[in-house]
Amino acid sequence: MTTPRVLAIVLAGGEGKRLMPLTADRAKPAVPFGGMYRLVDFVLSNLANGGFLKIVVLTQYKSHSLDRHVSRTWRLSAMLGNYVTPVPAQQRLGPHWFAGSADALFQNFNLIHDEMPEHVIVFGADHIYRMDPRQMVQQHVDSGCDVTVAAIRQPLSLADQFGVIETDASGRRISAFREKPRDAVGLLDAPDQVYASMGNYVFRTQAMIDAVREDALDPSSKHDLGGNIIPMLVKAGRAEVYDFAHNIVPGSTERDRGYWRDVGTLDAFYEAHMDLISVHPIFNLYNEQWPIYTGHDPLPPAKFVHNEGDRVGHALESLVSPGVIVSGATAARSIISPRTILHSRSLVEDSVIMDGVKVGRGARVRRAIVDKNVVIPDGARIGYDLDDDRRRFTVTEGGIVVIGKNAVVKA
Ligand code: ADQ
Repeated sequence: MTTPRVLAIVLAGGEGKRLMPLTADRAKPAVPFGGMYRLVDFVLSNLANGGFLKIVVLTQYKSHSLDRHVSRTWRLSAMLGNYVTPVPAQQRLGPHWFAGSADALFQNFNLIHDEMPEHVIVFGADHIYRMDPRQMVQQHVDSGCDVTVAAIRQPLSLADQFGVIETDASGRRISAFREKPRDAVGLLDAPDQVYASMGNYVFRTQAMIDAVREDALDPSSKHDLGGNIIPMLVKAGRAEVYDFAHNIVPGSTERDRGYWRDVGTLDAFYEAHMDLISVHPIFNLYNEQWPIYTGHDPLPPAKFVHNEGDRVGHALESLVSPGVIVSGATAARSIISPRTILHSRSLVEDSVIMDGVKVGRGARVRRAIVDKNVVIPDGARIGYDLDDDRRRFTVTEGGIVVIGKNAVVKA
């Protein structure tokens, strides 16, 4: 059997408005996750582990830290023509600069022509999951259809955030695809669920080029893959669904199979972090057969020092990254990212603390997301009086306090 020629394109231009203030000066795929990673590392790890090593990352909005992360971390050996290349939006001026995902493909046809792939993988960059893309590509190649769309069951109440898929009796052929419908109905076997597109597609190259080209000529189109291109191919009867429930990643277990989170909102982002820190995490960072790759400066191991009263600095049910110092302080049920320092008698609970944060002596932080380099002064209280916090920070619907990058919190 010959392996088909495949080019992978990662759509990493998302603005991530609902993740503000975390996306105030970085693209959504560059948002840090899980202490050591950035969101984009998950899709790139899935592609790399699956052996798809010709990868173009299309960036756009505030892409500086994303470009830097991808270029520094994802340097594949150029042997056999492997690469992960960030491609910033071309110098598109005026209102077209923020056109949709299909326009991003259109603008980069030259990259596709250079590679002459038989199939193109187009994956989003905003999700936390493990997926073996080989299984989806295999189904796509075997079926001979124009596009295969990965799908997962989601609650009906979230239908308006997803592309919702209906299939014919075979369960494979897509009979309808509606982008973010407000009037979706549930599945026959599960009335409270819909079949949602994961925003991951495999196209027959020529079919994609033809569809995107036709769409580019339509002035009424939003030039969006989910809104325009997929419905066009569905209408032509050439689209199939790939059921993510059938995907089995090497080294996975019953418990962590099928995990997929859209971390598009701050509350979802927070909850996905909490998924990491239980004894049996439902997203398993320890699967060595399918590692999640990332990159960091060399840092010393985390250290726990300094007796305060009868306790040395310690952490419970937490992930603690390299370069962290917990000095006579307590971290509980939290993610502590590199280079963070928790000073004496401070307490951090149920929180996500990003790189280089300083938590002052005796300060207390509860149910918070604290972005990079924030300085929390001695004795401060975060997450204890939400009315007060609301005046200074973002507070989510779920009551999580979010402090933006580089903020120096007033005492
Ligand atoms: P959304 O995520 O709302 O829904 P979109 O905003 O187009 O759709 O983002 C899709 C991906 O493309 C993201 O990874 C984003 O970063 C990226 N992107 C968007 N515009 C881009 C551009 N111009 N250049 C580069 N990258 C760009 C999509 C689908 C739904 C599906 C959900 C699943 O449209 O059908 O259900 O994803 O979360």
